[in-house]
Amino acid sequence: EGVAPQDYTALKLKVKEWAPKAAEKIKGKLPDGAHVYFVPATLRPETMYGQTCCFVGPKIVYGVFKVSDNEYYVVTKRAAWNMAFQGTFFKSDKFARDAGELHPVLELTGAEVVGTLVNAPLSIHKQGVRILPMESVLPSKGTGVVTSVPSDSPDDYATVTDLAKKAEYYGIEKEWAQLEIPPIIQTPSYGNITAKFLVEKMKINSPKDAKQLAEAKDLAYKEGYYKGRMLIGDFKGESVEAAKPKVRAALIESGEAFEYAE
Ligand code: A2H
Repeated sequence: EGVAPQDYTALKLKVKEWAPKAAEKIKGKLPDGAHVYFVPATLRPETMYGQTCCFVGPKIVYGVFKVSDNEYYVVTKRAAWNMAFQGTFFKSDKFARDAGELHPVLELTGAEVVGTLVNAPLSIHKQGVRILPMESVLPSKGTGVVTSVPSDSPDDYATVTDLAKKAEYYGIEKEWAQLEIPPIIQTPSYGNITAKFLVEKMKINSPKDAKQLAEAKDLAYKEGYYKGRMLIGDFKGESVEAAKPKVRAALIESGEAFEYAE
């Protein structure tokens, strides 16, 4: 972890339909009409149009935390603790001071929520996207939930490719990992699906090729940020550098995201 704080955008992905194992555990624990959200932390809010799924670590333990009268967030306890000090819960300083009392309504492992259908704000996939497993999700970073944008994140591209190849092994439906990957950002060097271009060019065959993926991630990030142009959304035609804070502000304004720092 670096010294400078990371300013993430925490996005609210509303649960539309729970995976069977999760549904069983949740039964009777939440009030009727409760809205439950998976909350990934991202550094690239301008790419959210291209979300095709959302990752959890299969072995990570998540809590379902009550944040207001009828809203609940699914995040790690560590992230909920941080949020309690950032005014996310009940928007109340008092609550932040009482954060020692922070308890989840229930706990779920990543494996138990795989297959859950969620609504991903801005995504072209309006019917929803699935919660899927990713081995490399770190419990110690962000919220432990990572939204997947395979067009612009090499890690995400390598993971969805692997999930589709070994769907049976992962216990998922192949189609869940194969939603259309729309072009979001045009770049001069890597085309309009930067992550796919780099993963193929660098012959990255698995999400476990950590060293090469780190290199690809670096190249993709720099090219996208400094030279990319938006191909979609309200800021189509603008540079990524200009669009990024505007997409973030719009998501926060609409109540679909909030600021999260660590
Ligand atoms: B980013 P930094 Cl399109 N474990 O969002 C592993 N990775 C995590 C994580 C965790 N617990 N929490 C967040 N992340 C990912 C979008 C994206 C991201 C794109 C391109 C690059 C990219 C869609 N996935 O990240 O270590 C999240 O993925 C590369 C910079 O705090 C988050 O942003 O710098 C990013 O890593 C945060 O990484």
